[in-house]
Amino acid sequence: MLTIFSDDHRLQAAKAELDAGTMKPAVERPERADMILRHVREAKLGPVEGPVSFGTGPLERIHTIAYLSFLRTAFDEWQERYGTSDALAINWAVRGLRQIIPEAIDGKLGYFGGDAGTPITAGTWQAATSSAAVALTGAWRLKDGDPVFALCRPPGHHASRDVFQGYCFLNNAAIAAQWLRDAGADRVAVLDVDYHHGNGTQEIFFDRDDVLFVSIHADPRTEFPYFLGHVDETGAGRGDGFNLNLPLPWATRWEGYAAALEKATAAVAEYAPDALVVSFGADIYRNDPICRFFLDTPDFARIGEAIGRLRLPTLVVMEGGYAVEALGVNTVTFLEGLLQTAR
Ligand code: OKP
Ligand code: ZN
Repeated sequence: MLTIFSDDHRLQAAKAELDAGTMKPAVERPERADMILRHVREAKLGPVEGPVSFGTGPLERIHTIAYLSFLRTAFDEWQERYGTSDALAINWAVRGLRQIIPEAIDGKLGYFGGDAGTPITAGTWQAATSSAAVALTGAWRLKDGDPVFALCRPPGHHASRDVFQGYCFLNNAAIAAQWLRDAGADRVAVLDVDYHHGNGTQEIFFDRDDVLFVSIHADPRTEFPYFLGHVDETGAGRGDGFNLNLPLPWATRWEGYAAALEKATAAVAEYAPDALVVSFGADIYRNDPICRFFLDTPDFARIGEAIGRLRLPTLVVMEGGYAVEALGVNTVTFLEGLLQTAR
């Protein structure tokens, strides 16, 4: 299996995130992608190539111009005012307030951001655009026929058209799915198996029938991102019936997960897409620091096998996974499972 990877991911190295009322070491850190790459190489999964540049066009198909220009200059504006600390919002454009883009950087961070756990750093723009290029290059290489692994970092599935949150800035999976549409695919499915609901991806495609979004995740009544991911979110307008959420309770084990996975893959099969984008998060692992499911390493192989059985041109896009020591093994176990049934 071909892996696409860029060293630029290391440029996103947040010092800390606000968690439980205090600043804690960032959970989303560079060692994650390096660990995965190491195991891809050790397992001899296949070649590892760098991304090619697709320019800003494909980013503008998903994100607004105003959001992209904010993201490009946010750290410079922050630095002018506060020096080299990471940029974090402390207030938000919530219900009852007017949605006007402020001039001051603090206001902009609260307008365009969704949480205080997603620092913008000096390298965020470069890292995020390279991560999107990794996904785009993976989408392009699907033409060779085999599954492709886009080893993206930072992740993307919480980023909506114009909001960054949950460690995500550009929605890599959505950008890749749209690129596949623009390259001639009539229908694309996005299957999100990260522990957290892919709220950004859902929002982006909610009113469309040309991109199916299916997600298995921890119930948003008790888990981040809290405000989307419920079963009754089935799509809007033309998109009605093309959004499927399968929320699961804390303490879900393989049996519970497998039942949801069956529904998810059946929905994808019924849609019969020309290509499948998998938002893969290894944070469903029982020892992940922010996970409350009980899935083990062998379960990753089963998930991969179930997805491979769909026998669709499949782009795997890396999302979360924070148990760094186990991250490489779990990710490669998933990819090997996928390969086993995909060919
Ligand atoms: C991003 B992805 C930890 C709070 C975690 C944000 C989680 C973002 C997950 N104390 N809040 O979906 O893996
Ligand atoms: Zn996650």
